[in-house]
Amino acid sequence: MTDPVPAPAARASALAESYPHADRVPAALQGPDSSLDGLRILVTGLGVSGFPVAAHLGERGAAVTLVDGDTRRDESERIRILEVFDVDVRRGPQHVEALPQPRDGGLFDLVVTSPGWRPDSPVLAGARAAGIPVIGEVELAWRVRGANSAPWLVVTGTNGKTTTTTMLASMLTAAGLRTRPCGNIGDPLLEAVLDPELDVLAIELSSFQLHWQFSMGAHAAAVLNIADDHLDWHGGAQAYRADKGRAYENVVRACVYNVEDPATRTLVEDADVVEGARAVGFTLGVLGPGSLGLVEDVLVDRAFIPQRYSSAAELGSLADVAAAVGTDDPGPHHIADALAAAALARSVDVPTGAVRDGLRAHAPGDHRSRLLAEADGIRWVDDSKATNPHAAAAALAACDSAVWIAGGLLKGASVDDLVSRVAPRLRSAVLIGEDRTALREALARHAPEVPVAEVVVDSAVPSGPQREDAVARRAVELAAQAAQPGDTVLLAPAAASMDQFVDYRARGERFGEAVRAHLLSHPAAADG
Ligand code: UMA
Repeated sequence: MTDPVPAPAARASALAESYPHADRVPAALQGPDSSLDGLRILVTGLGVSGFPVAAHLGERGAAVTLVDGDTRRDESERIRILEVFDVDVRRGPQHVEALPQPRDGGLFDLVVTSPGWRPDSPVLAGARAAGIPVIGEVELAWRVRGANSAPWLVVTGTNGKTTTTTMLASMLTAAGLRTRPCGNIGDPLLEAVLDPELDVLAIELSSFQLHWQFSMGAHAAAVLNIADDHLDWHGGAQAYRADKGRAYENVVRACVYNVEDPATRTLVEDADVVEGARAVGFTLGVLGPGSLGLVEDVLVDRAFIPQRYSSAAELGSLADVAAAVGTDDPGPHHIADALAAAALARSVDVPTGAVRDGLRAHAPGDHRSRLLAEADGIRWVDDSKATNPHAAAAALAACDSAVWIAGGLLKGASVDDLVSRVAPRLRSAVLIGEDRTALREALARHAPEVPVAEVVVDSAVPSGPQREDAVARRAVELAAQAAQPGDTVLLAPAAASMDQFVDYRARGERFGEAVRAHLLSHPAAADG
C-alpha cells in the first residue's frame, strides 16, 4: 500500500455507529454447513436477495421468518420452496409497520436485510432499537464462504459498475478461470459463494449492499468514481461515500482507484488493509508506475509487472475497448471501466493476452447507450441505466443535439449542475416520473429556451405493465414531435425508475417497444 493513512479511531466509531450490535451476530453463521438450530432469524424482502438468504438459513435449521410489504407479485414458486424449509412468510404492509416477533414470541437473534430496505424503515429501525444485529447478504456470504473459497474481486462506484464487472468476468473467463458476475447483478452473492465450481468471483456491489457489511476482505476492490447518488437512503453524501469506501477495508492485494477522481484515492488512504496490499491507480492522463493507463491508443499495465519503474505491459487497444462496448468511438468512461477491470483481473495474475481477449469477447450490456434505431435522420438511444445525474451527463456528452427524456425518482440528488452543463446540447426535454418539478425548474433556470413537454398519464390506467407502456408510448410520441433530423432522442433519465416501472430494465424495455411501435406506425420515418 502506498502511504496508507489508517484512522483506526475514526473508523471504529463509524463502524460502531453503523453496527452497534455487530458483536452479537451469532457465531454459528460461520461456514456453509454448521447448524443454526435454535436461532430465530428475520429476513426482510422476498426478492432476488432475500429469497436465497431465507432458503439457506432455513436449510441450516434456523427458524426463519420472512417479511415483505408488497403482495402484488406472484411469488408462489419462491414461497413453495421456502415452505420446504419451514420459513414463515408474511406478506403485506401490515407486516412491515414495525419489528415483527418470531412465531413463538420474544425477539429475533438476527436480521438479514435485502439491500432495498432503508435503514430507517420501521422494521430495521425497530431491530436497531431492540439491540438485534442487522446484516445484509454480503456480510452473510462472507461468513458462510468455505475454507478454500474463491477470491472476491469487488467493483463499486456510482457509475460503470456493471460494464466493469462484466468486462472483468470476460477477462477472467478468457484466462480459463471459472467465474460469473454476481452481487448487484447476475447471481445473488450467497449462491455464488456456495458454488464450489467457481475459481474467482466478479462481484458488483451497490452502496446499499456495502452498508450492511463490516467483515469482508476482498482480494482486490475498485471504487470507480463517486458522485452523489442514493443520498436519501444513506442520509447524506458523506455517509454514501463512507459506505462505498467499505469496499477497500481489509483488502488483501490491490485497492484500485481512479486517479481522475481524488475522492476514490482518499477512500483508499482511509482504509485499513492487509499488510502488503497496494494502491493501484487507473488513469486516462499521465501514466506513472503503479498504475494502468493509456499510451496513445494502447492500454498498458505499469502496476502488476516486475519492472514497473522502467517498462510497461501491453494489455490491448482502444479498438478492443470499442469492441467491448459495441461502439466505434468509446467514451472516456468506457476506457476507464476497461482499465479498472484489467487492474482487478491482473490482481489474480490474468495474463495480458487474456485481458485483450476478454475485452474482445465482452458483450455490451443492455440499456447502456444502446442505439435502438436510426430513422429519418433521428437516432433513438436507450440509456435507461443512467439512474443518476452523473450517468445522464456522460450519455448526453455523446450527443450534439438531444431530445432528452428524463425524470423519475431523483433520490435527493440535485440536477442543477447537470442541466446547466448539458443545456447547449438540448433540442428539447420530455419529462416523466415523480420528481418532474426539480427537473422542470432546473431547465427553466439554466436552459430557458429549451421547450419542455411532460408526460401525464390518465390516472384510470392501472399500474403495472399497462401504465409502464402508456408512459413510454407518450414519452416517445412527444419526443418524436420535437425531434429533427440530426437529433438523438435519448432516454437517460438521471433518476431511478421505481415510481413508474419495475426497474430500469423494464423502463428501457418499454421505451424500446414504444420506439419500435412508433416507427412501425410511421413507416415513412422508418424507411427514411
Ligand atoms: N421491500 C419492502 N419494503 C421495503 C423495501 C423493499 O417490503 O422498504 C420488499 C420489496 O417488495 C421486494 C423485496 O423487499 O419484494 C426486496 O427488495 P429489494 O429492493 O432489496 O430487491 P431485491 O429483489 O432483493 O434486489 C436486490 C437489489 N435491489 C436493490 O438494491 C434496490 C438488486 O439490485 C440486486 O440485484 C439484488 O438484490 C441481488 O443482490 C438492483 C438495483 O436496482 C439491480 N440496484 C441498485 C442500483 O444498481 O442502482 C442499487
